[in-house]
Amino acid sequence: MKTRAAVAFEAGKPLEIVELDLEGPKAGEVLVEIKATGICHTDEFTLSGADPEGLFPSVLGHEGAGIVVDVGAGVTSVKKGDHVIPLYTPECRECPSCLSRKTNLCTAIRATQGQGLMPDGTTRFSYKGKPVYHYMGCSTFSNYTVMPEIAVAKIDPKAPFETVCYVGCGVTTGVGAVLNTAKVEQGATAVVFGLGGIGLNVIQGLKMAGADMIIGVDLNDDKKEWGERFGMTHFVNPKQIDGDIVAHLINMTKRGADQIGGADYTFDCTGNVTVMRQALEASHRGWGKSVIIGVAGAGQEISTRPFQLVTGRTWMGTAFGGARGRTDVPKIVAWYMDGKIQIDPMITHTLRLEDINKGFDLMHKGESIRSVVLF
Ligand code: NAD
Ligand code: AHE
Ligand code: ZN
Repeated sequence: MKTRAAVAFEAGKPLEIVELDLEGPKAGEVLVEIKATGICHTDEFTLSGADPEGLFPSVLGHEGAGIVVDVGAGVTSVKKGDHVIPLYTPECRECPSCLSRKTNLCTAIRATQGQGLMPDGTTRFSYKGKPVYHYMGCSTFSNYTVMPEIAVAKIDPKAPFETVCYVGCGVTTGVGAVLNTAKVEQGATAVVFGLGGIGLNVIQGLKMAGADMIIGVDLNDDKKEWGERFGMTHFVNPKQIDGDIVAHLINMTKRGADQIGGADYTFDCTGNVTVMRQALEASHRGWGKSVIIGVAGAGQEISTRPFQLVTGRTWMGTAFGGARGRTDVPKIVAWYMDGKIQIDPMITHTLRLEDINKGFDLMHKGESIRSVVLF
């Protein structure tokens, strides 16, 4: 069949809207009609050429929602007509990682997914007879895409595609980082670095967990109002303070008889390795946990004095908020449908596929939280 898609032909170039050839689902696969897709900073990271795993030409996009329109042989967990969210972190429930119960990082198809291929080692997309790569196993910037059955989460058919697509990455990553990875408790203090599409969801997760002091840090003053809408209690723009941001945050979080400052939990949602260090060092001596969510550019490394860890801080990271997609994504959609979490206000722009590059421009200018493309 043919499918309209925004194709990344080359790093650093705008996406091009073309008609691709798409092969139907093979055994264990499903064909999904994508109805809506968000644009995440990670799509921008890959398009920029900074992702060591980035492949071209490819169909980017990993934050979608749609309908199963065909199934391959042996598919049992979903059927035609089911509403689904594609999962870049699948959940096979059979691999050693899934069975360990210690991680959400299912390994069933990770090797081929990283090569831009389906589990059988081939691609379903092609253009003028030449293969086009899949991306993060999802390729939601195409009106139709093929997914392994283990990489789709069946969701409430009443949930609107244009908002719940965001659960496919940003919402789950932010809220999950708080609830699944950091396991934040009531009354905690927290600092969130980077108040974009991920950071605001970390704030919303912190509010749900009952955190008391939620400090947001961003270079863009417009983000103050955004953070406050979701429960941020204090805002710091590192450009507007005198001196070092870490010392400033430690001072803000001083409490108890010994007046030792530092937050119980800190989160990097910027992808900047200097910020990651600041986040670790702004966490509390003895028990602070610092969670890396941001994706850093190719070849970048993090560093700190080992003494920071010797004195009880924990540096950790999270992918897809530690969520097990087929199990947790339907629950997060239900939280949204029940009004327990907000999504609508964060979707600042809706675009047609033809205008998808505007979504990247808005992100670069810091004018959007999430842009969503509707098919
Ligand atoms: P975004 O562009 O919407 O937001 C980034 C925010 O960080 C912006 O508000 C920006 O002003 C702020 N910022 C940039 N540099 C800063 C600095 N030095 N100090 C303070 N604030 C700064 O991006 P997003 O979609 O929210 O994604 C954030 C990061 O999370 C990206 O690196 C993305 O690739 C990554 N990500 C990771 C996962 C995961 O599973 N680990 C999932 C989704 C996104
Ligand atoms: N390919 C990049 C790493 C990118 C990365 O860390 N991806 C996250 C999801 S970001 C979603 O917006 C992830 O889930 N990683 C786990 C995995 O198995 O890829 C690189 O730097 O090589
Ligand atoms: Zn993402």
